[in-house]
Amino acid sequence: MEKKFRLQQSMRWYGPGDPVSLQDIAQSGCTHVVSALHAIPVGEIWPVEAIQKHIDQIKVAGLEWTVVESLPVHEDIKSQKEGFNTWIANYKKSLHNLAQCGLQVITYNFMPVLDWVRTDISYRLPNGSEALLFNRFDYAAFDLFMLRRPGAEKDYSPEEVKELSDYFKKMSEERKKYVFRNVLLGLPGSDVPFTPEQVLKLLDQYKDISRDQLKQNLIYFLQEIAPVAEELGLQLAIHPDDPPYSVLGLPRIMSTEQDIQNLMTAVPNKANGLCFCTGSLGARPDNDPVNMFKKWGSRAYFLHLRNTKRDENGHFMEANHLEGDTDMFAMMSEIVALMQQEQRAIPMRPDHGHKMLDDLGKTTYPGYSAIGRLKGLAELRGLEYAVHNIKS
Ligand code: DNO
Repeated sequence: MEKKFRLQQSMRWYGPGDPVSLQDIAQSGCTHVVSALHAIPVGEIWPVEAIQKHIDQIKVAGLEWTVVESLPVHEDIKSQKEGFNTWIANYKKSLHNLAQCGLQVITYNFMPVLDWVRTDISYRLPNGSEALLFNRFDYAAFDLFMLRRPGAEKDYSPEEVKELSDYFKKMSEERKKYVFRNVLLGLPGSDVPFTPEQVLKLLDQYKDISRDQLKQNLIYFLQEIAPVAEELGLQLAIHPDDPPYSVLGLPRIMSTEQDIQNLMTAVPNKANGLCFCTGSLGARPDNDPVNMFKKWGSRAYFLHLRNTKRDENGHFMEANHLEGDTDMFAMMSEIVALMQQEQRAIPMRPDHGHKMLDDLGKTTYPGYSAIGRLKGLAELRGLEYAVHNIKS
């Protein structure tokens, strides 16, 4: 009988400090964890011993680590600040060490300064659970009136600035503080938010960098590392921008199908691939993740499956995994078909989940509570099972 290729079901583990332990993750029924060495400062080489230690810890729980998320890219590589080639050399060394230890997929992103951004990390749903949300008005009010980014007004029309100023005045002090902290959360795996001074200083590093320039810098970086990855048998997986458009006036370059197309054309190496995140891509109305996957699925080396629901103001909320704007059934059908066609199992994680039940009182990384993700994984697993059986 022909072998069926199934998703490699994974959960993210932030390391020994993660309130969701490896034992908890093992109980979700997944076989793999996606992880990183968060204690190593961005840009430093990941030593073999540290990687091996992490692998061994994961093994004890009966799980496997094949996908790195993320091997972060130093800001100086993104902005090509003097001396950046040293950081690229470090990156290559880390790739060597990871390959030597048997890791297979390397996730990264090229979002300047901030990784993903949300204004709300505990948006209360009618059933009492909590979701992540991006409210464009709160975010713009942060940009204009809390961070007071120099030149921010130029990114909004005069009418918008007026409306946003009224909006800001009506925000309670408590709400302002809440939004302020959430937007500055920035880095995955850290619970220390950026300070406004740090962000303004980092933004300054990008003041002369256009979208085109940033694209060139990404291409340069990939032309350097993709051949190395290829030789080492590693797959690189770039995470799309989240949200998939410019924030804080920063250029963002992995937001649309055209961006993917440009990158794949500029760096055709097979090692140059995608972390296909339906949640990030789907937050933009002119993106159709199912069609994008039809076109670029062959380069999807890692999947983040989650859903978002947009509204007419451009705000979006993280919906239940099978609801929201992306048709998850259509998505899963494409994924299952591709896996059989290419005879490979693609690693997948449910990405975020709602905070619910016993997790409500606990402190967890936003989006990464145990039960909500477990629910997402269970639903996606059921969906995959069903799709496989419809096909046979
Ligand atoms: C958010 C995540 C991102 C992702 C990085 C990949 O929860 O999807 O932080 O891990 O952007 O580099």
